[in-house]
Amino acid sequence: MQEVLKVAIQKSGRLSEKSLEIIRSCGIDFATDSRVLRERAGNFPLEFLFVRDDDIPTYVRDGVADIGIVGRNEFDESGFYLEVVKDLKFAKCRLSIAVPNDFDYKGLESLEGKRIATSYPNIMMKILKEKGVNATPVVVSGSVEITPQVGIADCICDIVSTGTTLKMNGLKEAEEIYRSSAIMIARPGFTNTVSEKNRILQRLLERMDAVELAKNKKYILFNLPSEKLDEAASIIGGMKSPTVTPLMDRSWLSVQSVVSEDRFWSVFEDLKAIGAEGILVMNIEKMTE
Ligand code: PRT
Ligand code: ZN
Repeated sequence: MQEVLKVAIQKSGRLSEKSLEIIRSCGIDFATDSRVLRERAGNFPLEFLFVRDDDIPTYVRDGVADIGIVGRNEFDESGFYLEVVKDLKFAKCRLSIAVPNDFDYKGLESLEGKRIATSYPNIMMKILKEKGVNATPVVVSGSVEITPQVGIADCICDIVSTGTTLKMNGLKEAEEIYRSSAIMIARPGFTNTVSEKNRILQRLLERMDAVELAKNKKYILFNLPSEKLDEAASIIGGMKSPTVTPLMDRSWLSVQSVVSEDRFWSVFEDLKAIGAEGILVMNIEKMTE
């Protein structure tokens, strides 16, 4: 039987869509029926397990899944010893202490002896302990923001992204204590094993790298008076060997190169200024170095 790499993905929530989008961008086909819990990719030896994000570290630890995509916060809160294979850099958020608007916050020492509601007691207590603060965690699994209003906590420690939820609940962000983004996890040492499953993972990672590398790059193609080639090369910069093709009219060349998105407009304007014409710009889907 052919080996498959089993990947645990959040069934429905903030991580689901982007996790699948990343895998799809690697050219891996699958049906997206939100009712199924298991799904086999069509053209790559990958099987998806759609689960709650809280369960992903456990599934990976126990070998139910080989890899998982989960928020770093969930992973750290689990306390499990697992390998972080890759930071996927989406679902970025922070874990912050937030206090009622009338709370006179002067620094972490203001939390001494306070009751802090959170769904992340392990992460929070570890950080407060390191800072020498003694506080009491009040563990809740949701609606953390209302706990000060209902009197079961003095302040909260919760995930913040835009800050809107805090404001809506009469709270202010007092201190960021931790940052998170989505990560790929595996059992410790998995990426060093000589196994078919690891070979599949390495193929997947290679494809992810190629997509990532292409993401902020543009492919640029233009016509240029032949004598301007050196100038164009220095404008574009960093290119080993631009592809240069002669045109019918020998006083002109066609030049192709790759430019990073952040420099694109200045390169575009400078090329125009030296007489480049017919500048064509294209998105790059995948790329290797
Ligand atoms: O059902 P399941 O257990 O799978 O999902 P879940 O409800 O536990 O998780 P989900 O989908 O809400 O979040 C999954 C992961 O996304 C989290 O573990 C974080 O790593 C990440 N993430 C990114 C966030 C946020 N941004 C976020 N804003 N997780 C939660 N929030 C919540 C936060 O708890 C608060 O209630 O959004 C509110 C704050 O948002 P702002 O924009 O108002 O500040
Ligand atoms: Zn969850």
